[in-house]
Amino acid sequence: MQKRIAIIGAGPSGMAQLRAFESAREQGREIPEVVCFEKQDDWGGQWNFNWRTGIDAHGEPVHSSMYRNLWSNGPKEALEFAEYTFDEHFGRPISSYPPRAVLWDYINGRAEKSDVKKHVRFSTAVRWVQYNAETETFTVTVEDLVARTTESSEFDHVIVGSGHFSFPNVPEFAGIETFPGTLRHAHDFRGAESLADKDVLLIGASYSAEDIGVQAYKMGARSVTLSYRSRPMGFDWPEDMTEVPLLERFDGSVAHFIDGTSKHFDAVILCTGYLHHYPYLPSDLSLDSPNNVYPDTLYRGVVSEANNKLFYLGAQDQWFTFNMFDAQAWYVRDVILGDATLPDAAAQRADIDRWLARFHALESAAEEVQFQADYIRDLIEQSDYPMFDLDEVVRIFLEWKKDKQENILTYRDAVYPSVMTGTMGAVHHTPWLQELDDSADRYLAHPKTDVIKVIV
Ligand code: FAD
Ligand code: NA0
Repeated sequence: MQKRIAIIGAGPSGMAQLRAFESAREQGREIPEVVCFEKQDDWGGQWNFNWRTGIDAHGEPVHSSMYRNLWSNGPKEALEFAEYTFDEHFGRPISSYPPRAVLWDYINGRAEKSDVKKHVRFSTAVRWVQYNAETETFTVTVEDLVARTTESSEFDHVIVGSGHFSFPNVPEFAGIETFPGTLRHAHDFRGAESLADKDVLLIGASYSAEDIGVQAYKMGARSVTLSYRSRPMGFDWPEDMTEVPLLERFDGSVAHFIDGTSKHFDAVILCTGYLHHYPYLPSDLSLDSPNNVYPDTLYRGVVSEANNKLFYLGAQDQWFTFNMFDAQAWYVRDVILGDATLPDAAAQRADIDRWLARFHALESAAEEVQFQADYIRDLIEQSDYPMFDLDEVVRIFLEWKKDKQENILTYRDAVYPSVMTGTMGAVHHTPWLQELDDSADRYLAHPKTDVIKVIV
């Protein structure tokens, strides 16, 4: 009997899995019946912007944490698909840091081309997944959010692609409940325009704090203060952007920090990260991990040790993104098709322990990037996904880090060559700091003739 596969989520990971199966079908392979459940009404996951915050039109938690003004925070050359290049999609060179809508267009383009949309049930939320030891199948219960009907069906394998940057980690601070200004987590941040002329406090010292901070600066915030717990980001911040140690307490609108300093704020954004949270999985199957590049209990970073018929895509913290999800999806496909065999439980554990030992010995971000590159190489060697020059991508990442260190406001103006095609990124018609229109139309417009309002 034909196997049945459930994919949970049609973000970049779920779309990679759909593409992986389609690629095998194109080569004449018989592939299982694949059903992808996506709770939003379109695919793209985080890249599918939603103006709503809190709950959506169906009463579901809003998934995407992206904001209107978001542009790629890493060079596009580091995430390019090895089998669907930017050149193929756009037909001409584009810059290295496209805005959200342009990257959505790219991932949508590949998926549309391979005609996999028919496998996706949109506006359908997975409610519960139950493994039945007797039948060795999973019962997957879903709700059609439009028809408001629930149904259950059996699957041989379940592939989790629901992401892990959606459920905010929200710490408590003394006095926060009486802070009179605007207060939200980065998950609910949609645009920095309202921060103009405001004193803004960001708590956290990672990508959300960094990027929302520079967005606030770009949109004319009076001051931007970034409060770190472990270590400052240490960029050469412009005037009116400062890093301070951890927040201790609020006294009305005044924040007191552990170094004894204090300041009044109009707005606070908690950039304190996200939780791995899989409310549709029983605890024995649910991944429980901090956000890191090698979550424990996943063989080759994808196969659940607890149940080898369950897989996770994109569960790692991400330097690499789209092409890492591809490498994972191609390998998972091959395990399901029987082209890749899994070792026994002891050998799986030994392999996980080897990677964990290396992970725990990492001492710098540069080593972490190399670690993730080596992890991806190991995966690609197991399947027919086209190998690409991962060491060159590492080099691009290191250049990117250097560019950010030199100037956090201009790093997005740099360009890099494609590892897949050699094509050099085109210099964008407008420096990022002066570009106030984040639309794909504006981005893809050639001429430099538009009048730009400069706010620096
Ligand atoms: P997601 O994109 O999170 O997709 C998961 C999908 O699962 C969603 O469509 C969701 O609706 C669906 N889903 C969830 N639960 C259910 C359920 N119960 N039933 C059915 N469907 C469900 N990466 C980059 O490469 N460059 C960037 O510039 C970048 N910027 C980012 C900015 C922000 C603010 C965030 C949060 C992340 C950013 N990322 C960036 C990383 C991003 O996570 C990945 O690019 C990518 O979106 C991960 O893909 P995914 O499919 O694993 O998860
Ligand atoms: P993210 O920055 O949202 O990126 C997610 C941060 O929160 C760490 O600095 C951590 O400090 C801090 N933190 C956690 N609990 C805290 C507490 N109780 N008090 C103070 N600080 C606390 O989250 P993380 O996990 O990186 O950092 C949490 C993802 O979103 C990333 O993958 C990133 O790529 C993506 N993103 C991309 C963009 C763009 O592309 C923008 C935003 C986010 P500590 O002490 O643990 O270091 C433009």
